[in-house]
Amino acid sequence: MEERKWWKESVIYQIYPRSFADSNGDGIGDLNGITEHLPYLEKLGVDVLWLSPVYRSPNDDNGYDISDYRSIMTEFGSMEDFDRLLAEVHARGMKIVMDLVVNHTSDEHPWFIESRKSKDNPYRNYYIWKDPRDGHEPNNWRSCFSGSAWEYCEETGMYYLHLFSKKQPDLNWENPQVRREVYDLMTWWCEKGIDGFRMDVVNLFSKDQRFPDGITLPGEKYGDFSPYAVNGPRIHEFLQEMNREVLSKYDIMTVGEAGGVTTDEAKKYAAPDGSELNMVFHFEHTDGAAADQKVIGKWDHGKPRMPVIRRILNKWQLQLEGKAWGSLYWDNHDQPRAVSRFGNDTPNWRVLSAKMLATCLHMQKGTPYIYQGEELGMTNMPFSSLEDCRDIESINAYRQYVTEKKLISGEEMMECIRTIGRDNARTPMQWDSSENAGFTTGTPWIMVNPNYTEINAEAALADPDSVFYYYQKLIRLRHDHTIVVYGTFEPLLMESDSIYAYRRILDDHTLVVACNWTDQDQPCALFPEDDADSRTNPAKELISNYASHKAGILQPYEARAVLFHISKQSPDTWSCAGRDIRF
Ligand code: TEU
Ligand code: CA
Repeated sequence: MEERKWWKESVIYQIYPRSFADSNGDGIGDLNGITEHLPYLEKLGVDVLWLSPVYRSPNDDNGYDISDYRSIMTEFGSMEDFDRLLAEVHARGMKIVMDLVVNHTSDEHPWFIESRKSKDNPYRNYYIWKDPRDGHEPNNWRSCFSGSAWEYCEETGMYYLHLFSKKQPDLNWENPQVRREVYDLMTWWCEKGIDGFRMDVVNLFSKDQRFPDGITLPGEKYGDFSPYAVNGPRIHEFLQEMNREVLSKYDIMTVGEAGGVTTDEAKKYAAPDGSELNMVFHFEHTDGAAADQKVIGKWDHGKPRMPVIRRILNKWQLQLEGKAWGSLYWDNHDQPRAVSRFGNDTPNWRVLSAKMLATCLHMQKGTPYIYQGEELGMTNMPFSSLEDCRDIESINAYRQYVTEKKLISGEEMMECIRTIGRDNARTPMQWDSSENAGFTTGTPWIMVNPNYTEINAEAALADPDSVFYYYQKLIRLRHDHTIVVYGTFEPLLMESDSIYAYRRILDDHTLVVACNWTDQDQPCALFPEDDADSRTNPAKELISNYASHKAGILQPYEARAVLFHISKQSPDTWSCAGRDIRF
């Protein structure tokens, strides 16, 4: 069994502070709102809270554009509020992980305000400035938020790079002074006693210094920067330096957001020697797994098929085994709601499929992440018009594909936004059935999902069969059963197009997990008939979303996790209480 670590045995809960709880009635979530709801999180049983950015920001990208790394965003409260939150979290035996956004800053950060003033300003090389090429942008790179990744500055007649919005200028990581500034601010937060960092777009810091043009799609003006900025030439050098300068000096956890990362690259980012990070988020099952990627980039809204998801997640389970630690998630602040995307959010199946998805993920190997509201089975939002949306990615995409290029109609784009837009995850947390779901006594910054009257924490806490208590039990199983954390992973029923099954193995136990991803009964022979005499029944069911089972069948969206005491008879035959079992 590999080396035990607290961040391997923890369950992480991601909070998007803007939408979690508003304590002062201004319609915007804040730090005191989080503090007020710590008892709820303690009851759920999570170990670590990952806060999306809470630093000073003009909120062009809701805090992922930082103007002062050592101050709290005005709307979220004061540094005293943060210190109180941190103390309260630690008093409850939980930890806080901050969101570190250092691929770029806000254009309102003092470094950039100085940098843009003149070519010989001391801060000029904190950012990436290039001369025009033939009177236009220095190359054809496309921003993640539509349009060019370059913005022209009159003051010096040059362009600066921004892989995201033009108010998010990329820092120049080639500059050792920039890296020193980053390590100093990280140390400042570690000295305050935080417990780790989620690192925003951690694999974009290093760019190919030739800045070559990217490949363009048919009819597209701008090209793809990823071959020249994703997993760039010096990224591991930079992260190993960060590790030596900061990370290695504290007992903290680190998870890198690494869109486009492969399993081979992940083995470097999350190498067991601890030379870089503890784990990374990959995006193969979210950004890349839609049925067919249409010409409008990410905005495909094909329903991902289970065999595609299974192939991806199993690949990561098997290829990281013993080589690197992994992360497990369905949801975050950039993704649509899991039960709507991967499950079935219609009234008959929402609860069952939410529990099924939770079982499928939480019994796998790696550190699981729960996104706020996922534990309630919160769903996507029926946005009716662009005016309902707040996310710069959606608003820019609408302008690009509908208004400017007329590639699709406004209603087709709204359907894309309703299906895969980031605002789906950013509607207010639904606390109770009072006005605005108890999120605020003011006007919420973004509309509340109208289904809050049925789907809310108060109702969940009053219902022993709620998704909340199911997540609470899954978390407890991870805390109580070493096999859930450290057992090896082995795929099962790989030919099934309806059941995602696997098993975990540790010493003389195996944990068999099977999840029906459909709304129909499906044959499944993995579990012994439930014979009445528990003394002979070799199996112990740890969790299921059904109170009773049908022999040889998994019922619609049924999930089961069953622990067997086993002895190995031959490579593929195990016995249980005298019965041979072939998996
Ligand atoms: O996201 C990185 C990123 O690429 C996002 O654009 C995301 O992958 C995409 O929207 C999914 O379709 C990080 C943060 O998580 C995101 O909130 C920020 O907008 C972005 O970086 C810039 O900081
Ligand atoms: Ca507030």
